[in-house]
Amino acid sequence: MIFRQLFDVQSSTYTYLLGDLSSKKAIIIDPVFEQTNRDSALIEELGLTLQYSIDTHCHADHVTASWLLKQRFGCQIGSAAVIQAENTDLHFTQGDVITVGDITLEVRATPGHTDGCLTYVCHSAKLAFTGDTLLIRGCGRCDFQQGSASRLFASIKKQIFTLPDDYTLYPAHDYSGRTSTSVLEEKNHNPRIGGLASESDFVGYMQNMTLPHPKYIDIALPANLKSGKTDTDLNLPTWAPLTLTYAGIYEVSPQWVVCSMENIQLVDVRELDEVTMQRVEGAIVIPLAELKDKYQTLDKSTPVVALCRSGKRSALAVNMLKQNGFEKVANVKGGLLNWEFAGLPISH
Ligand SMILES: N[C@@H](CCC(=O)N[C@@H](CS)C(=O)NCC(=O)O)C(=O)O
Ligand SMILES: [Fe+2]
Repeated sequence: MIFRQLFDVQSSTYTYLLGDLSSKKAIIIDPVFEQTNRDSALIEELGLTLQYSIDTHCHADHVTASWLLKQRFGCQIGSAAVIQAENTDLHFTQGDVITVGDITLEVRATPGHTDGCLTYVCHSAKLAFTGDTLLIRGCGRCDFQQGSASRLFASIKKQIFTLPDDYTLYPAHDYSGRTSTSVLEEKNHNPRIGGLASESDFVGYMQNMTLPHPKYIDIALPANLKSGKTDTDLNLPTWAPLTLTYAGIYEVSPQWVVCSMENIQLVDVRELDEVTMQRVEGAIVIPLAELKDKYQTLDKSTPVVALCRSGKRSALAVNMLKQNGFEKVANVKGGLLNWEFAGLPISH
């Protein structure tokens, strides 16, 4: 199974992408609105077909990307039936099974942090996605969204601590960079519910926590009740038909470059001896090593498109130019190799 744990620094959220190797079908859990372009790039680069975008609960601290992902990939959106979110295709309840190729996830209702919290269990891989029901050495707060410490206690004890001890647990957040835990670890070491903690110990702890309200709660809750449908989109810049790679580089096709030479600065960053062998008419030649001293000769208001043999050195050039204040800058996808493959003009 393809398994990727992705992180959103702003909200300390973990998003999980699971893909079935044979059918290439995929599911994403707890995607973050602002990370849609990154996650879409990864889905495309891995050649996956996104079948479902699901949430563990109605998040208070970030907006889900489910609706945007549905617009891009035509996937179905799922969340707990209790939430009654708009724009949802699948309304999960206890015991439902989600199937994605060979991957199956069992739905367990684990209310307490909110009344609509779910834990998704993948028995074949011995792991579970606990959302905010159980965090690493912590758990979700219970002071809003119909939260209840006693319900959370029951959910963790009956639905998570009953899983085999060696199941790995993946939470929706960690605020200090820890990535996973296990049932046994949390049973033994969770400072709120581990060891011999009773329900009243746990409830007493939870009721006396003083946490500030999540900063984006007033934006996140209404948006998440619509499965992340908002008026804002995360469109890529429009100066070119750009694609964004998971490496974070904007790319354009060589075909587009050939048709746009009048309106762009095409910068060939190969070495001079390479350029002598093969060159593109109209390209400005600045070898990569000289770019840091010569980028001032380029016009910041006109788009810059970087080119090299295979698209690797030019990707570094794109980053260097971005760092030096160039806003409209992109890489030629696949470089001259791709250019030649497409049968576009090259002078020898
Ligand atoms: N500082 C964060 C707080 C986030 C927060 O309250 N997170 C919830 C989950 S949605 C929680 O239960 N946190 C547990 C904790 O901080 O211990 C923000 O403003 O967004
Ligand atoms: Fe939460």
